[in-house]
Amino acid sequence: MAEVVDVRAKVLAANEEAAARLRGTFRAGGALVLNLISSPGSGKTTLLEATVKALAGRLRLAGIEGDVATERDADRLRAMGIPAVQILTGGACHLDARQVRRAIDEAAFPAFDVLFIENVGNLICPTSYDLGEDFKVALLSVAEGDDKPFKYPAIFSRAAVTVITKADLLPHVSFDLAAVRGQLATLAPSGAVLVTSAKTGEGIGEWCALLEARLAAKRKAGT
Ligand SMILES: Nc1nc2c(ncn2[C@@H]2O[C@H](COP(=O)(O)OP(=O)(O)OP(=O)(O)O)[C@@H](O)[C@H]2O)c(=O)[nH]1
Ligand SMILES: [Mg+2]
Repeated sequence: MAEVVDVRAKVLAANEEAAARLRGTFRAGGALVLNLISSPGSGKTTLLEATVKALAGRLRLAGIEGDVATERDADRLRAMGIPAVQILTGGACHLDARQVRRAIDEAAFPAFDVLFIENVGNLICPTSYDLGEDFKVALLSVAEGDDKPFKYPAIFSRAAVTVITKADLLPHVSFDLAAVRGQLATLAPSGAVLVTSAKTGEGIGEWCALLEARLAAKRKAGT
């Protein structure tokens, strides 16, 4: 058991080093980098599609998509007109910093203002792996249940922003938004919470404004 813990600690330490180097690369480029984490199907790619549409002509965007299999999500972003690269983990339940480094080197993206890294759909594994991002974004769709922040506290406490998705479905599901806000206030008191629907456009303007504000703050701070 002690050996397993030791191996895991070494893997995470190696990842931290690779993530620190990536963060330096992103800082030099003046780009904002987000690591999107949620359960499969909670609406990560759909939120990105809505974001590309809303920010067209305002910010230069790029995407890295993590999945166990298929190029589908990278194809969806390319179809929206932004450069995107797919990382196939072949079974692993999260991305790591070395995979992101390889993808960045191979993709040779044109200059970008915001890079979205969509992690493998999973609420647990991606949480421990720093990808050199400025902050993590957790998504929670209203169809998943309102008990999830307290059941998966690691991701919801580490995410600087939580995006509640599929708000258009609220009339059809049992989801106590106030209860979720209460859990998030306990887990991440300084975190931002946005309520969105990619279908109706609710909250998308607020989400885009948050991206623009965080990018401006990063550039102003020079970090
Ligand atoms: N009603 C409704 N459906 C949505 C919304 N956003 C996404 N969906 C649907 O939810 C399903 C999954 O959306 P995706 O964006 O592919 O989810 P994902 O989180 O990227 O999934 P993985 O990459 O597999 O983890 C699709 O059928 C979307 O059309 C929304 O705001 N409202
Ligand atoms: Mg996706």
